[in-house]
Amino acid sequence: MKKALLVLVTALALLAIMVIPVIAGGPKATKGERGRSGKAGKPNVGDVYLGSTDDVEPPEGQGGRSGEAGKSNVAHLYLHEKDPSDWSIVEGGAWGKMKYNLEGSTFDFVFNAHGLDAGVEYTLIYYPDPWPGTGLKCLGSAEANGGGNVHIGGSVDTGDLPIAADTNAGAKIWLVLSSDYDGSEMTAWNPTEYLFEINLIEYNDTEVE
Ligand SMILES: [Ca+2]
Ligand SMILES: [Ca+2]
Repeated sequence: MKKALLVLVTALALLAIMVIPVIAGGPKATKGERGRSGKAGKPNVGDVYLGSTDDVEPPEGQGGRSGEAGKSNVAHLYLHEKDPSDWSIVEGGAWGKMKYNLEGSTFDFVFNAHGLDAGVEYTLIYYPDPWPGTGLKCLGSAEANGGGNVHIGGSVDTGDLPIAADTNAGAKIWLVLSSDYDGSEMTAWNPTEYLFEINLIEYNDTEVE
């Protein structure tokens, strides 16, 4: 009798081991969590070098943004006095350099220029083609000091650059005479008095799709 009970208990125990997991639904297969794949694409870093007038894109192969660890969001753009007959850079002419962020909620920049006309007020703009630049963005204005230097810095909510209506593949950045600009578009054309970008740039406003 005792032996029969032991057999029965053992059988019940085995049954319980085999059946209970089935009743409970078995262990749920855990779905592999999908990690957020990093934004593939162009490296968010650029640098512009003197003498390469044809370059439109920042140099490739400087690393993507997939790694969170500190890729630079800072780029530099040179502006030069140019000869309007062939758009070559005027040797020894006025020039400037803009340091800016490639992406962010605002276009943050610092611009310094040299060799300009003392006492004249200049405006730094994003100029979209075609003329007269409908939709252009004023980045800031300043008067050239006695040494012909201009400093303009700012944080401007420009939206993405270039704008959709721009016929250029990238954004043109110019330093123009403030008197040739009426607050929304160009009103005169005195290119020998301006500084022109050495290549087109792109800026991603992260608040704008
Ligand atoms: Ca913005
Ligand atoms: Ca954007």
